[in-house]
Amino acid sequence: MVEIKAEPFSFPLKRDAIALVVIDMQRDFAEPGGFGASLGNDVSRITKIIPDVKRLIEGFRSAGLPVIHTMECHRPDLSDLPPAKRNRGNPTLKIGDEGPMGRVLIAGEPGTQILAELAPVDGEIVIEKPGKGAFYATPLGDILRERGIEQLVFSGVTTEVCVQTTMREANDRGYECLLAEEATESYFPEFKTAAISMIKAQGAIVGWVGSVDDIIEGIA
Ligand code: C5J
Repeated sequence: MVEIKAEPFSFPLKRDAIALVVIDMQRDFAEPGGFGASLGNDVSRITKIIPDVKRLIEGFRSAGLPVIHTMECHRPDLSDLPPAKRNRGNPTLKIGDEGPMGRVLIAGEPGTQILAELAPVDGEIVIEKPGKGAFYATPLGDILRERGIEQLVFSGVTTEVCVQTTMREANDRGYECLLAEEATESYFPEFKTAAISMIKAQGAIVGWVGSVDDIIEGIA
């Protein structure tokens, strides 16, 4: 059996039952004028990981393994947006407001799109999710079950919000989770560090953490 070098110990790869999940690499989180910026964040931290996320995606594609993309977004009528979420954080632009890249975090709007460099190719699954976790109110669980997936590699943004929430959801559902360290980022470096520590603590209580190179080598 192939083992991928990881922390807190090697990840036991099941090559025919693993998929990559790329969380929310959307313009709204990565570009000036989007939702992330409207909350006062430095979005340049997010664009810096694009090359590492791209390498990881290409590694999965070359290995013939599934790539799943998620997008945090809501219906145009906001029926899946609780007021508590819309009003949270006092952003200069609320979800659903008209901004420089269209309506903020609304399905189909320009700002909601996945960054061009990381765009899904034909056949890849794209999950539109109204929550922070990708299992909540989406078909992700059914899709993984139908395909016999048992292990998930995670990348994307932000480490401590949508990535960590989805890893915790996946862990509770029985998936073995491996976070690709350089392919995830936070607006707050200390939150990325803390999230990684929490995930791998206590004998991988939420999951493993590995490097993009080691993951690509393991699946190749
Ligand atoms: C946030 C996300 N941070 N994708 N979304 O609101 O992590």
